[in-house]
Amino acid sequence: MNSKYLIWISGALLLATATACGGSKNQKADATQQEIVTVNVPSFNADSAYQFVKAQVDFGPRVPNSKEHVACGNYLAQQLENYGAKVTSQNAELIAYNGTLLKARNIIGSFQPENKKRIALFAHWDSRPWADNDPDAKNHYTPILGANDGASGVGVLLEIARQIQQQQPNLGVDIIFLDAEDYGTHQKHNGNSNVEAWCLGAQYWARNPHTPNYNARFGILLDMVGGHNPTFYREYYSEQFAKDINRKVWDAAKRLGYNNYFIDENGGGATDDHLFINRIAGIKTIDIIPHNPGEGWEFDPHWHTVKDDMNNINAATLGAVGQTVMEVIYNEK
Ligand code: AHN
Ligand code: ZN
Repeated sequence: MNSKYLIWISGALLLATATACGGSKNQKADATQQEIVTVNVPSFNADSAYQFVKAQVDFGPRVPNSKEHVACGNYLAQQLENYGAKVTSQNAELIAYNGTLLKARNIIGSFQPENKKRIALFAHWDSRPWADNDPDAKNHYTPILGANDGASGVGVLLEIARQIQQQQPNLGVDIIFLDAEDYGTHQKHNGNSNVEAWCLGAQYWARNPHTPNYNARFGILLDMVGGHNPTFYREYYSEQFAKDINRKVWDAAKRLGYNNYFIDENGGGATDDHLFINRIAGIKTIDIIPHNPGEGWEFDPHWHTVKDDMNNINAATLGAVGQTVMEVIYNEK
């Protein structure tokens, strides 16, 4: 770091001290751009988010049709209600690729439901029924805990819900926990495999939004946002459907000094909930999901393995993603 940069930082901090009307706790944010001084973005609590991830994982695997799934769904709805959201549950029977009838539940928490200007935040809350990507074949039919694949995004959004209760942004926010994302075709299934086998809850919501004629300015999907030092590249479909939202989010991350996580380059494509939200509901939605060029694994080193447990979760990562999303939503006018 050169001295010119140091002088500039101390100047910005001075300015922050002089003008901030309390609560500007994120020094990194204050130092990197003056805009943070004028818009008071609350501080995301990474430890709180971590506890929300753990609370879900403590139920066990959240596989549709299991009692753990039912119990965790009740917990999530209750949490959103505790934070003052208007909660809607969508119960739907969805048919999996193998014919299994899934008793699915999308859970939506709406803040300022009367506000016409809205932002939609998504994560899937179910966990995969099979560790079919596990290096050990004996685990290929074991359900996974999905600490990163599922619980991480939900944990970040529960913490954002807690923050919204304390300080409302200018726009209404819908926190949407989608079900049955991860019941897609087993790797050992011999037969057709199509993208529509995934993201069943998202497809249902996109066709039947929780309020008639629902619309949002944009959407952000969080998937596997709690690992150890992941890199988030601008995901392919997000870039196709919602380039300006990718720009907003990666710029926000840069301002906050999180450009070590948010790499401002094009990444690969992910068949994920946002694809159906874009295609079916027409709400421009991006996906924050890890991408690891040249690492030899997809999304997360423990993706769809029995090792996707709490050891796979890093509070600092949850914090970087949570603060970045809050930076975006609190700056919307
Ligand atoms: C597929 O595996 C086809 N898409 C990645 C979507 C996903 C699965 N996200 C979490 N688990
Ligand atoms: Zn998955």
